[in-house]
Amino acid sequence: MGRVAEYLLSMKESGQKIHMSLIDPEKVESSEQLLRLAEELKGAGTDVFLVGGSVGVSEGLVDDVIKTLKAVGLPVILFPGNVSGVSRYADAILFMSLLNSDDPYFIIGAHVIAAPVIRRYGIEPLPTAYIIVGYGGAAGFIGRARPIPYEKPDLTAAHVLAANYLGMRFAYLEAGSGAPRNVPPEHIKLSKLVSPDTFLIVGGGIREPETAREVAEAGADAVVTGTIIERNPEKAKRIIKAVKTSKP
Ligand code: 1GP
Repeated sequence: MGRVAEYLLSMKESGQKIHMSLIDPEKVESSEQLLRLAEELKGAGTDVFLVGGSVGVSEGLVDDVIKTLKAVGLPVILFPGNVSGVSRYADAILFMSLLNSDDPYFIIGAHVIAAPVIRRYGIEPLPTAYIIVGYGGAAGFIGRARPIPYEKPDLTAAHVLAANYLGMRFAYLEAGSGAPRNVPPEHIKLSKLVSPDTFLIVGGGIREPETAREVAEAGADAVVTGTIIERNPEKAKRIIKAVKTSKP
């Protein structure tokens, strides 16, 4: 097992919840501003930086963002929307198959193109099922997903279980960036019940500390926030605190 997987799985085993700060390279205004923000997020207790976005991302842009983030001293994990989201400077990559896409490109096509690059760069791959629930946002639209209805938690759990049987250790339940409604706790609880060993990452539409706590306590091992970091860093810090103090 690689270093980043070991770090994440050991935190899960010790019952610690993880907060992941998502940085979309397209939204970064300057490296000075990013560095200040990243230091603040680290001070508030975030554990990991995720870097990625659905549109407007080039390898050069991701390189610059990661070089800045690396100065902060937390693991930097790629969250790629496509092959252009791979950077040699990252510690690891969510090697994500968008399980509920109708387009094989997002299930296995991009992966075949990117795998030799990831090997050449020596980036640690984290085998991840990417599952879009409800709204979907840009990720759902670009990825040609058929989002799982909010009221069908059993379908989400079935995807997580299938991913487990395929050997994927991580699953990311995604409502979509800026989703009006986050992934409902029932989806998380049921997924956890059927596949307790899967490392569950949950994101999309989490804007309040209470919601973040509810998501973590429903069984998310890691909670992701992106939009709120861009719009209201002070609130993002309260969300981090809620995640880090939530019950296992
Ligand atoms: C999007 O899950 C992430 O891919 C984060 O979503 O921007 O709504 O926090 P938000």
